[in-house]
Amino acid sequence: MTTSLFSHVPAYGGDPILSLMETFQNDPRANKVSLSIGIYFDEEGRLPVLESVRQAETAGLQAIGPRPYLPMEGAAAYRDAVQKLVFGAGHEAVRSGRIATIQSLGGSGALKVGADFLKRYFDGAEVWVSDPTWENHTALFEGAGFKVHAYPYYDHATGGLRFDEMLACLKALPARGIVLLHASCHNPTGVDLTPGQWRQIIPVIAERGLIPFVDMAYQGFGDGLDEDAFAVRALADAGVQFLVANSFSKNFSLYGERCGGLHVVCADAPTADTVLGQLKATVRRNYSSPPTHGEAIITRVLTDPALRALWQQELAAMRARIKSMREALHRGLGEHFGGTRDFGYLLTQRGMFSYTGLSEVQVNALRDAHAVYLVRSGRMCMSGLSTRNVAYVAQAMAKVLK
Ligand code: KET
Repeated sequence: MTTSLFSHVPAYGGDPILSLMETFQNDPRANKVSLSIGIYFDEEGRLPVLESVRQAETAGLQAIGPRPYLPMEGAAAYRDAVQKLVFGAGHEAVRSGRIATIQSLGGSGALKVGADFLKRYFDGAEVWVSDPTWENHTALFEGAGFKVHAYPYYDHATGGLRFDEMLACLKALPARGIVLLHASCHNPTGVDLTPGQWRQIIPVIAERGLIPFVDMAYQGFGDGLDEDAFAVRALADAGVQFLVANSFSKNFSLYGERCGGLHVVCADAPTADTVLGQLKATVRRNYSSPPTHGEAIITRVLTDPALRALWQQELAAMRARIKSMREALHRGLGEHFGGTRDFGYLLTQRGMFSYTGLSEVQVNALRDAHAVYLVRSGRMCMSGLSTRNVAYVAQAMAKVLK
């Protein structure tokens, strides 16, 4: 018998989101409904291929060229287009060249490269994430060697924001504390800061010398491309130096292409050049350089006026469909409860997710008895709803809640 070299390696406990997706795929029940992973499905329950993406990809097929390695920081045209989308084309920080932008492997890759960069140059710093947050934030920053804490965020009693406590916590953080903020469409709660609340938070961040790291994975799913980038642009307006991770997985429905961007907003252009150099070094020692396929599609869509207009229309339609599903579920639950329970949070929360307040026991019951899948935290992905399944989901939720 050979003794196993790897006998001390423990079994992977699984990921609360991705492993659940695997369970869903293996579930033989015909009426199953996936409301777990943050993926946009259309009215037919299909993962859409956007027409703008189809046209850009088809155009690319007419001009198949060689595929050298991209530079470590990614394709120049892509980086330029992405920076303008995130910050606004005319923004002073863009025009003055004080943002270091790299092409990243989705939003996750941007977070990871940003975390590695921060660990190297702010070694003693610690990280604060919202309570609760996307589970992978904690794993990712801990994986980069940081101690991760939480700041108050979601109010279980009201289904809203613990804004005063959040502000008080930020006021007490040590200088150079790294604060992970969600730009919009907060994951998992769907509860966002209003522009007025951002205006209160930003001076505190500036005064305390904190380092914001803004995660923008859902630009365009809340109120619009510019509206959802409010916090990013307001931070840049205020002269704060910070990081942004953006993702195109959801708003281009290009999950598997792994496209996003990491942006480090610096005090001036020479510093941005130096920072860009260290981001390149971070990429080189991780995966060397990013892939070519997805970025070419996105660059074409963002830089061709007709394709861009089409994409914005398609994104607006996805956003509108999610809103209509929020209303439909709200109505459906209203019919079962007849005003004895308030589901108003479904209408006020924004983006793909709603925090339902369902306990883990109730989430399990929903899955086992009704084949309706939520994440164990009670997070529901609204874009898995359709006019065909929303009544069924409302009925199943009512049975579990009553
Ligand atoms: N940030 C947030 C807030 C986020 O919800 C996701 C993905 C990402 C980053 C990752 O983006 P990507 O471009 O795929 O690397 N969230 C969904 C999928 C997942 O867990 O990976 C989700 O929460 O279901």
